Amino acid sequence: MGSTTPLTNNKKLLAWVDEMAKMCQPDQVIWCDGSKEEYDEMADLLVKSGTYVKLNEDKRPNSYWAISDPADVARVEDRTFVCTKKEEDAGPNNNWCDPEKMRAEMTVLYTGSMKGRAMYVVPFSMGPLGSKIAHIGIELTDSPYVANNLKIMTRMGKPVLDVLGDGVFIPCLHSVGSPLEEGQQDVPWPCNADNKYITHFPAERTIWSYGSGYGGNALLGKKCFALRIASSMAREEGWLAEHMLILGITPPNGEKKYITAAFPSACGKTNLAMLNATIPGWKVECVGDDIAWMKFGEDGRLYAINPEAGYFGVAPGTSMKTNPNCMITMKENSIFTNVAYTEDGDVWWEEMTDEPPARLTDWKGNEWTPETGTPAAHPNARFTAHACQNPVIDPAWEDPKGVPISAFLFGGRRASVVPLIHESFSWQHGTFLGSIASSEKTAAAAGKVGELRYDPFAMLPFCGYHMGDYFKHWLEIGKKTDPDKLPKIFYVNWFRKGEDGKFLWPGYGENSRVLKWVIERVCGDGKAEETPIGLIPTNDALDLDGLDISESDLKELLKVDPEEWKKQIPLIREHLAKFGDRLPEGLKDEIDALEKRLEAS
Ligand code: O2Y
Ligand code: MN
Repeated sequence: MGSTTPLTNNKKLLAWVDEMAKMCQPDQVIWCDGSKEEYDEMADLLVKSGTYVKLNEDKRPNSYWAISDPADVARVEDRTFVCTKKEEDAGPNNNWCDPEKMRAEMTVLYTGSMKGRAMYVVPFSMGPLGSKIAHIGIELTDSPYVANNLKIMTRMGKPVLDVLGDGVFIPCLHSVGSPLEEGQQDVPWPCNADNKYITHFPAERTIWSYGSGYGGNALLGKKCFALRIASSMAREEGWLAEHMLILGITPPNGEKKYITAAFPSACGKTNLAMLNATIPGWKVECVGDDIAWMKFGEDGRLYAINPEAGYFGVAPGTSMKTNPNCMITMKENSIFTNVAYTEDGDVWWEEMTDEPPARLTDWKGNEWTPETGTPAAHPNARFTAHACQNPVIDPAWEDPKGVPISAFLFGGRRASVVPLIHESFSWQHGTFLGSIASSEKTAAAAGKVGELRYDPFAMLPFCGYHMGDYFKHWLEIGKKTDPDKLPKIFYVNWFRKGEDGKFLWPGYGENSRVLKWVIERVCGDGKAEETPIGLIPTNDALDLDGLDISESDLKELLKVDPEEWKKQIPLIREHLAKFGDRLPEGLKDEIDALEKRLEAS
């Protein structure tokens, strides 16, 4: 499996691997070549160690079931740090620690942390190999589960080293923090549950992660690199690293457009990313489900790539009804973590089927029946699946040039106040809309149900620097090109409810009707009406053909009530005030202007 001799001559890389190996003291260093044989061997090893159970080949070919330590099931925001020299540069949106202090503290932890284990050297490209928008990382990890997942989530292995040559890479160090003494039996999910550190050093463009083997804590290309470190790189270099899905939308006239969209969690981002359009003649295809990197092309437009090659999506709630394309994507060659295991060797999670199976093994490895009273799958249970298996993958999803972006969508889950869609008046106003993205809590999340949480640009946990400076960066991006080359900016809310407490909008594939209006606006066609908060579709502008929606519900969906919005002003001001004197003037102007427009209406 892999190679114990280095697969590169890159001096910096060789020196770094050597230095980290001296510190972590693994039994061996294995360079991952990214081959299928290597993946399969690693999976076999994980089956032998008890981390994986191979699923029934007839049910789900070449797929595996893993259950984690119950204390290692999600990203740990309270253990995530951005280590800038000055505390104020990390901002109120990050936990901060002095970089020297953190390095010293973690060096103690890493010393000997890989004893009894192998250290895998995992070269990965975030983005299509060789793309000018892509960047290369190297993850050193003592978790074969992580290396195996990275093979799905990224372009990984020897071809990455060939592209890297003696170039620059982002060093990412990961240890589960669970060294093995001579002869000590390993556990299926090694971790150091009480001692997790997910740390970022933006000045050195380095990531150090310790103690967790789960998801975003351990697959360092995703949230740590592609968002936290990349957002800081993007600010320095004049591009955008965003928590956004990317869609290709083809109208009947064939003039395809690409858009991106950012939503806080529990807003149906994966469902939107893989939607089946319900309007005849319209096609929606998926470039990416989670992250977009965007750089300016020579024509002055923003071009986006999906830096990832796979999906690490939430399983519970996903079904042939809610997201058939996602279900098809994970029907083979996939890894399932913290879902339930069926009697016939397949996987199951809540809402996958109308009726639960009579007997299961739950995510804690216990026998489960519908009477058990606890979820069979952990609410944050995940599938890892190849993007190329998505039946609605966009043909240009691996285009190294990226795809030209025509619109940005922001959104959140709001039962009232916020209309189905509104368009910003300008780039600055659109930046303001991104900065006030907010969602009401659902039962699945911690906190009081219904409580309003602002999650600007859906980036609050992922911006690797002060969010006030991030807003400023967005305003600056808007000055870098002709205004007519910039994407138009919209705000959507699929979740408005009527007086009876029911959702007014059907959502899912029907969201394509809203996307149609977005594309019409981009093309200068869609009809819009000005309101104090932005431009909304006129009563007849949305294509509602074949949709059973009453006129009064439509009115309610698009309603902008100035009195309700006036009550939002102090909440918005309180939210923006958290960014103190780094809140750019442009956003202060926008909240003042909104208040004036509401007063005047
Ligand atoms: O819980 C985790 O470790 C994963 S978090 C995640 C995974 C895929 C896509 N998005 C997210 C997120 O938290 O936004
Ligand atoms: Mn995400």
